[in-house]
Amino acid sequence: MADAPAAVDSAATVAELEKTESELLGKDSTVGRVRRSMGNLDDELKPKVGSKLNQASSRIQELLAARRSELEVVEEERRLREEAIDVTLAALEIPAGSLHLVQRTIDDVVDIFIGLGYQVATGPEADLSYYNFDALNTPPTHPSRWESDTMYLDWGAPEDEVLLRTQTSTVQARWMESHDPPVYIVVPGRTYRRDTIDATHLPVFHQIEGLAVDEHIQFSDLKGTLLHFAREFFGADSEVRLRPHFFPFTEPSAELDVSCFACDGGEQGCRVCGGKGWLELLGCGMVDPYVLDAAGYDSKELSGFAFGMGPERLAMARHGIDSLRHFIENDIRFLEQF
Ligand code: 2NL
Repeated sequence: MADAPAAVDSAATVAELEKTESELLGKDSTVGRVRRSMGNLDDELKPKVGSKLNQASSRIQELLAARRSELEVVEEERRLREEAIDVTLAALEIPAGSLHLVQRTIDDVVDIFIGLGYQVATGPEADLSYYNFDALNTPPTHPSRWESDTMYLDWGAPEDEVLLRTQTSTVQARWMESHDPPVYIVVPGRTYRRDTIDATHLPVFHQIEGLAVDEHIQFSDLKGTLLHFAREFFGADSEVRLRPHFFPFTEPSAELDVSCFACDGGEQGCRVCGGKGWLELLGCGMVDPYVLDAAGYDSKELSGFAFGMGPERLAMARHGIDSLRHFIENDIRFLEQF
């Protein structure tokens, strides 16, 4: 009986505790045997012994109950641990897409001009011949207007001829019609020409054009703006050079080259410039007064410059890409490199 607390404590499971319980309180236990022999006792001893016996037995029951609740907690925790089921599943991996290199290049260029205070303008890809050609000083006989060069959607009288724009200047022409000067805008967008696909031609491609119209704009503003652009896009050491050119909508007109960012001025066999030291970047010029007047501006009060570049070309130069086809083949091995 005196060792009852130790016996209860040493039970390690509920089953063992039940065994201990019958050893301490069952028929063959000391308590059981004393209870059974009570009849043989003297009458005056019976209440005393009975009371002691009840005290002892209820003390033992308290110990057993306390131990039982301890063991039940331990056993429940063990069961929970052992029978735990991992209901989580490895998640499906959904590959994240990314912007196309052409779009990223457009964003980079546009950001540079936003930094100079330019606004971004966009407009329709199908437009009237007027905005694509006439408003831009391109006469009806100009070869670029031939059906072999331009995709027409609707023939008819010249005033309502509809085409897929060959340049984004349609948007500048429309902008000038509906906004007062000054104008500082960049116009990114998709353009169309009737070309057969090869490494340097796509019938659907992109352009980013810029237009600045204000009082006192001169050629040095054009060169300074484009030098800044070249240094932001290709690196701070870049230099630019202008070569005379012709566009119907600008006079004078030029092509702008940027010094090769990959080699130190024309290394033999340079992967980027082929040893020439310069990369052809874009076309530009001073807006022809006729274009300003056609838009309803006064070419005696205002002047401006404009430029146009191809983001595909820029991306090819920057990343050493050898064919325009890569941009439209949707080969993930190409696309995910950028
Ligand atoms: C090129 C050349 C150029 C323009 C685009 C322009 C627009 C207006 C007025 C005058 Cl509204 N000019 N745009 C001017 C010069 C060149 O693009 O080779 N682009 C890829």
